Amino acid sequence: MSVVVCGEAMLLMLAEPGIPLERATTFRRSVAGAETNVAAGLARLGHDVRWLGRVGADPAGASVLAMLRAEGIDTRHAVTDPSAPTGLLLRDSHPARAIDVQYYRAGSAASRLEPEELRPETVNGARLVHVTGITPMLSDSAHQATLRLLDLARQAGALVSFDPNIRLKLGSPALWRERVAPLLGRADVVLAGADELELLRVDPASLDGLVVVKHRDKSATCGALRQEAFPVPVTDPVGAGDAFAAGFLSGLLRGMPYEVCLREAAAVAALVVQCATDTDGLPDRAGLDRALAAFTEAGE
Ligand code: KDG
Repeated sequence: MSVVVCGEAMLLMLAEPGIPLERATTFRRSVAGAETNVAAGLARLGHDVRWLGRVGADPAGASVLAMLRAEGIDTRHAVTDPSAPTGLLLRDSHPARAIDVQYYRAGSAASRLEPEELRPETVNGARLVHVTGITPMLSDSAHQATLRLLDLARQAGALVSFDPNIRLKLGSPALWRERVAPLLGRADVVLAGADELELLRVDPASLDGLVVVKHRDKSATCGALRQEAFPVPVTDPVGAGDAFAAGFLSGLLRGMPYEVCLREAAAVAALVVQCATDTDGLPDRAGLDRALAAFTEAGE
């Protein structure tokens, strides 16, 4: 097992493109969840990935697990909770307007994640454990579980990658600062938006780990290296950050120089925003190589 991710996987009901949520009549079923998006991205690029998390004993949970398994993600350690539902996310999809995201996740099975459920054997042998700020914001027990996962990763000798993934629907800026800001200092790799670092009041220079910053102009930097976003037509921007993380972490796992990691990250993100859903555009290795060659040919 090379990668372990832990987080909430939700059933995504995505409105037909361009139609505001309250007017949409046709919805497409898919999976949402920042961590599962990264898991799917890495799995498509050929990495062995395990997902840790909880779903309800309901059709949404069965559907989510089936979709993760179809990606080749190991869900053997997933917990199915008979007493809480799988989280649900309804959203619409527009290239240029604000996207309406409605969560039905309060009290979800995932929010009941407990530290004791994370056993050392689920992480042993992993080279990388990927976590986001969403999980510690789901509940107190999920926060404690996140802290335990970081301990287990450290004991197992795995690298920890962390993306704050701030969603203010999950809590106030003060709560994000209290719960999530300290976690950045425990990561070997931080992938964060410049606006997120500002909100968390974290100075990237204060972090010991590798810091990749995503900027408002869609460029990304890693130390002195800068990668511009590839100019592509955007169909649905949701999932771009997770795609970027998957591309970067894939390069890192393959021992590529940071410059290559950044370029692959930008290319995976460029492919994802051209498709609906968070995951449709995630490429396999051959697809990524074709995209990289096309971007190189276009002089980008
Ligand atoms: O990163 C994309 C996510 O926003 C989406 O898949 C759902 O995890 C999610 C969240 O909490 O917003």
